[in-house]
Amino acid sequence: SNNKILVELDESSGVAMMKFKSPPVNSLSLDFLTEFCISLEKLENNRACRGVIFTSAVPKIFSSGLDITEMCGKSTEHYAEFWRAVQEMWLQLYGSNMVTVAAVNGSSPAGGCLLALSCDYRIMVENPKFSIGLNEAQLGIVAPFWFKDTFVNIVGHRVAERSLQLGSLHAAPEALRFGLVDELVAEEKLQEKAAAVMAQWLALPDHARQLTKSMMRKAVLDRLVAHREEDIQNFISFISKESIQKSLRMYMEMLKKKKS
Ligand code: CO8
Repeated sequence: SNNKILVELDESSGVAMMKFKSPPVNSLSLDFLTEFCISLEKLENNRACRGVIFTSAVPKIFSSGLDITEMCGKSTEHYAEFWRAVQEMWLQLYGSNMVTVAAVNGSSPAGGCLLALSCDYRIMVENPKFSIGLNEAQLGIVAPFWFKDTFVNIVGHRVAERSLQLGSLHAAPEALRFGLVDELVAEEKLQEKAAAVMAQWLALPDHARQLTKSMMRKAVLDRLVAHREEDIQNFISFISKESIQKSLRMYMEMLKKKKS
């Protein structure tokens, strides 16, 4: 299926929009991640494209994070394939030469938060009902070291330490206070603001900005590249534990109960 992400490139400005449209919650399934990586790579290799804005076409939700059903009751081979796709998404996005802006127009837990954190700049809708954070601990699982590194590089060690241990989801105003997002805007101003921020970043010479970005991010990227297979094995042995499977099943049941 090749339709979970809408991609639109405006050739005159050199800015593309990637809009997530995978209802109900834009969860990062294997299909979604595969499509994401193909779309991003195409833009990366297109000289007409210098920047990408990421946003959601699903009301109230940016992305609900990794698709939990991909991590429940599946084979070792499936876990390996899924985790490699998660790694690939992050390596491509965090390492992108393009200017990347997250226009966060809804809640963004866990993997959704990672996606936003991997961009150069985050603008969030000022609705306090929308929250963002790495809430893995609440599911009884642990954010991998490269999720943690990305988070620490944005909010600093102390905020990250507390937020990760508590698995906190921060309402938009609090996320702004921690620097987890860079600014808040009214929903109807989001696209205009994202375009303005993009123009500001694109005003610089690409080569200087790209080398600077790489200098800031290279050590963190290299760490996963060097330990990629080990990281996959860690994920498989962690997620295959019966106690972890039980935690995830209970969490999914909790999500369903909350509705009725
Ligand atoms: N994966 C799979 N299904 C999901 C997910 C998800 N992440 N999130 C929601 N769904 C499903 C729900 O179960 C529900 O299904 P159904 O309709 O069959 O009952 C449907 O989507 C709609 O969900 P809600 O009714 O809850 O929708 P709301 O609009 O009320 O709420 C939220 C939307 C806020 C996104 C809410 O669904 C939510 O909080 N979801 C959970 C988000 C979450 O905690 N994600 C964490 C995933 S883990 C991760 O990303 C990183 C893991 C790192 C790996 C660690 C190493 C082991």
